[in-house]
Order: sequence, then C-alpha cells, then structure tokens
Amino acid sequence: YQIKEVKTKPYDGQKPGTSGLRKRVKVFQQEHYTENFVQAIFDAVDLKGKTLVVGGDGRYFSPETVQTILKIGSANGVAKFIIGQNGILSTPAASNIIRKYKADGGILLTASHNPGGPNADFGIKYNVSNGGPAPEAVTNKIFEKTKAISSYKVIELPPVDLSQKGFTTYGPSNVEIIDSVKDYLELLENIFDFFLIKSFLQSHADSFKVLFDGMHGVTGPYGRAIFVDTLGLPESSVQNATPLPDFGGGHPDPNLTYAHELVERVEREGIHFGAASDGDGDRNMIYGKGAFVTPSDSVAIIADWAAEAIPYFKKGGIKGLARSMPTSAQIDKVAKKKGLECHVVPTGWKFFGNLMDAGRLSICGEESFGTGSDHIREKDGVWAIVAWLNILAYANKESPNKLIGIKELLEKHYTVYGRSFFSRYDYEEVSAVAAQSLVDAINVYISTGSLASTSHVSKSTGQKFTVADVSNFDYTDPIDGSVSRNQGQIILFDDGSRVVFRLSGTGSQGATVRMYVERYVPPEAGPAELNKDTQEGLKGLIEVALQISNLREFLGRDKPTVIT
Ligand code: VG1
Ligand code: CO
Repeated sequence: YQIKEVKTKPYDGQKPGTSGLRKRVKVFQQEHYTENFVQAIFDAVDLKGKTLVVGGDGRYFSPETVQTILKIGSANGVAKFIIGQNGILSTPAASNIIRKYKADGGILLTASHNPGGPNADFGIKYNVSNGGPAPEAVTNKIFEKTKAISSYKVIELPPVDLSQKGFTTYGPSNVEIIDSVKDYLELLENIFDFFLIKSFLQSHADSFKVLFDGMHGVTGPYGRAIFVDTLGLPESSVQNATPLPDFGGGHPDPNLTYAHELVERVEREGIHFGAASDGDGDRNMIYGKGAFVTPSDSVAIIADWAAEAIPYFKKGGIKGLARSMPTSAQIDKVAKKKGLECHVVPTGWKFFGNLMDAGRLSICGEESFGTGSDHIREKDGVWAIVAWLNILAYANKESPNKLIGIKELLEKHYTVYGRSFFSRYDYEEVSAVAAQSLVDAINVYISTGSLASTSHVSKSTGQKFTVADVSNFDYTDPIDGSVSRNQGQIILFDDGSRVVFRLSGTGSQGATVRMYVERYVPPEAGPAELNKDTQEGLKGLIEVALQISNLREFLGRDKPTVIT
C-alpha cells in the first residue's frame, strides 16, 4: 500500500452542532467535502496507533463513508477499526462498544431523527473514549482544522466487505467487523430484571399488550432481539423493524406527530404499552392506549422507581439526577424528596458525561425524547423502553389485584409530586434573519429590564402571569470549569411558570426556533387539575408567551410546525 496526499480547499460551515455535523446528503457528496471533515477529525485528535469504533444508523451514504473513514483513518495511522456489521450500530450501542473494548474514540454516521435518503440528511459525529459525544473543546478544534485544511491522506485499497463478521486488515490497520446487537443485548441483560419482565408479560399475555416501533431506523434488530427473542413476545409486537437507508421515506422521530403509525395501532388495538425509537436509537417515546408520557415526566418516573425496581440501580445506588435546562422540573421534585443532587445542563447529551465520569450522576433526560443513565454516555431509547417495562412489571408485582398501566403510574406520580405541564412548539426552517430578530428582541428585554414585573393576561382563560425574571442561560461545568454561554432565553413568571426560547443546533437548513412552556400544578390542586390534557393546562401560558415575544410577527408563522 501507499499513502497518497490529496490536495483540497476548506469548505465553509463544517461546524459540528448540538450533535455532530449534519447537512444534506448532497452537501456531503461534494468533492472532498466528507474527506475534509474526516481528515479534520484526525488532525484534531491524535489517533495514531489507537482503536476507533465506526458505525451508524445505516442511512443513505453510510456505506461509502465507512470506506472513506477506512481510507483516511488507516493513512493517519489508526491501529484498529471496530465496525458494526454492514456499518450498523445504534448510537447507544456504539457508546457501549467504545467503553467495553476500551477504544480511543468513535465516528458515528447519523443525523439521528432527521429524514434520510439522497435528498435528505446525513451526519458525522465524533465520540471520545468515555463513549460520549466530543465536548466543545474537541468539536471546536475539529472546526478550526476544517478551516485550515489543504490536503488529506488516503490509502487506496479495495473496499472492505462490511457484511462479513470477523477479522481482516486494511493496509497497516486491523479491522474487526462485529455483531451490531450482541454486546448491547448483554448490556441490558445486566441492567434490568428480564426474568421479572418476562414473567409479568407471560402472565398478562392478554391484558397487557406491547408494541415496539423501530420507525425503519437502526433499532429494529435491537428491538426484535429484546422483545421477541429474549422476552418471548410475538413477532406482531414489533413493527417497522428493518433498517432502511431512507427510513421508508418517513421522519424517524418518535413523537405524536411522526410516530402516528404507532399511535394509530395502539388506539385501534387497545395496546397497553407502545414505544418507539428514532433513526439512530437514542430517543424514545412511551405511549399506551389513552396515555402519553412526556419525556420530562418519563425521566422523573424512572428516577423515582429505579432504586427499587431496576437491579443496576439497586446495586449501584443513585448518585445524582440531571436534566437539560429546557426540560421540565418534574425530576427536580423527585431529587428533592430523595435528597439527591439535581444538575441542570445545556441542551445536548455531551454535558452529562463529565458529571457521570465524576460519579455524580446516574439518571438524566431531555424533553426531546432523550432519556438515559451512566451505563453508557449517550441517551438510550431502547434502555428507556425496557426501564418502563421493568418498572411496570415491578409495580404490578406489588399490586396483584389491579393492573397498573402507564396511566395509573402517571396519575400516582402526580398525586405525590404534583405535575409540571410541559410542551414544546417548534418553528422549523424559518429564515435565519427572522429567528435572530426574535432572539435580539428578547435580549433587549434582558438588557433593559423592561419586562420585569409586567403582568400579562390570557384572553381565553383569564389567567394572569407576572414576569419575575428574564435571563440567558449560561452554564459552568462543575467538573472542568468550562463555560457555555447563551444556551437559551428564559422568561420566568412569579408563579414559577416559564417560557424558554432557543435556536436549534441540529437543523440542516435555515433556522429552527423552539419555544418551551412549563407550568407547575401542586398535588393539592386535586385530580381534576392534575390529569388535564397538556395543551389545555398550558393554554393561557402559551397565549401569553406568544404575545410577549411577538413570535408570530417575527417569524411570519401563525402555527408551529410540530408540537410535542
Ligand atoms: C435537539 C434536541 C436536543 C438533543 C439533540 C440531539 O437539539 O433539542 O435535546 O440532544 O437534538 O438529539 P437542537 O439543538 O436541535 O434543539 V439526536 O436524537 O438528534 O442525537
Ligand atoms: Co437520535
């Protein structure tokens, strides 16, 4: 073999966002574009003589990119590649592989929940040796390298057959193609009480039906291995379980809008426990007949039950809890009652990793359908789904005469902790200029203090909200002291309600504005208030948020693209 040096020029805008570099496939297909970014990773991180994990959600343009990484990686001295069969590894599975086999890093090929296919999105994300997304210090360094690149190195050899498990070589590097599912299944078997879950499902075969939807993303094989092969559920309890390069033309994002196939079947067939995961397997949605679990509630409920119901936490204890800033404060209530520390970090999973490595965090989540724990360093969709099954199986063991389903568990939780009503409004692909003008206007409120103490009345509900504080969220990492500024604008009201505005960092086109609204109702309010529909519980606050921010006028949008 021979190492060849190829001349190139920098491309603008190769800045990794909330979760890696995400662009249209067509952008990645430009001459040298993907090569530049891959070389920039090797320029920023010294991987000479090291082990690198490669895998992804199998979306369009993945197989080619695995070969590109082999070419450039081997020319840059990578000693060993560990690659998922056919290039497939869910994001949580990749995080586990990096940790389990003590690799030095990983390159994940995914744009997560964004659609795939020749006219949709692709993405490349770098993870570090703890198995988590690279921290900003590393992603900033990669970005700097992309701006100065003048050449990249390749070794040109015939492509590696990714479909054959086992050992091979590529020039000077060793290559191991591994089973995509096996290690992950073992991981979950060591965390959860599979015996309890299985006996619960068997004894309630008719009264408690389960449906898992892979949304044509990466989790199909993982779901089948767990729900069908291990827990013994019928084949009909998994759907859309074959990964497709274009996700069947769908939008592999598990929420009420995009997972409508799941929602419809759950309602039609009266399924008690429905669940879905996103394109790369790190998100989850829990939805049973007539009962939707918001992600903010989901992580709080898992945190509440974990030490009792889930063997991993029974053994290791719970070291601390955390959420991203826009996520509701439901989990804070659980932390307070249990005397645990509860951290609030910026959006994106990378901020949880430091806390986990320092032994201060066990369970955490984001409002964007991300839930996880310190078993790995990514959020984990299938983990969250099995956690719910484990908790339900446990709760039913304690209640042999009355079936406890999702709804009963939620209501029980609200009775103890009260309920933070929460919703997110997304305005997708608006103009970047319009989005910035909205942000600027709120910044004027912050700098002049002109909004402080003003009162706002909702026309339709008559509720009055008085502004207590307006601020920008800045975060100082308690472990390494690094500072991340401007992570969202918060309008806080004197009853504890709040509205948060944030620009998305994962979009591939234009700008996306997210508006997060939250209102807390204490347990004393009683079941009629506590069990209200979310949009009804938030109606007045949403009206006031739109009024104060003038969002509709700035963005020229009457309605959001998606409500979660
Ligand atoms: C979104 C979510 C964020 C999540 C990120 C990656 O980011 O809001 O909570 O961590 O996606 O999730 P943003 O910057 O667009 O709001 V995934 O499943 O795309 O890796
Ligand atoms: Co994802």
